[in-house]
Amino acid sequence: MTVSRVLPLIMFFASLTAFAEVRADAATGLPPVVMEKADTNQDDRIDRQEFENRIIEMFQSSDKDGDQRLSIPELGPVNEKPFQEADKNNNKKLNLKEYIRFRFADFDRVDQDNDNLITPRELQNW
Ligand SMILES: [Ca+2]
Ligand SMILES: [Ca+2]
Ligand SMILES: [Ca+2]
Repeated sequence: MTVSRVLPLIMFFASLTAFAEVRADAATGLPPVVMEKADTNQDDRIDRQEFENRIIEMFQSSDKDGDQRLSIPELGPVNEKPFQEADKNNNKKLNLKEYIRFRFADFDRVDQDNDNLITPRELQNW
């Protein structure tokens, strides 16, 4: 294998490791797996589009009963206040639009320098 073939592979695994080391607070934060899989172009940054794509995937895989809404048991541990803020129609469930808003609140909290990119460093400082 030539160097130009190996290098992208190395960078891929390096970025996976960087994100895998991050431990999100189970009660308040995104599961670490969200971040591991979100960086689809593997530039070690999670932009808003990558994040949104990942949120949509999460929504679909979390919606166990297929009603297009996530209930609290389906969501797992959540902070009550952000949940209530996201649940605009107050039915104790989040539809996709509400869920995207709910998760982007996390994105904005993590993105400390407001450049719309999440870096491994920002995740670690979170
Ligand atoms: Ca990226
Ligand atoms: Ca559901
Ligand atoms: Ca709702």
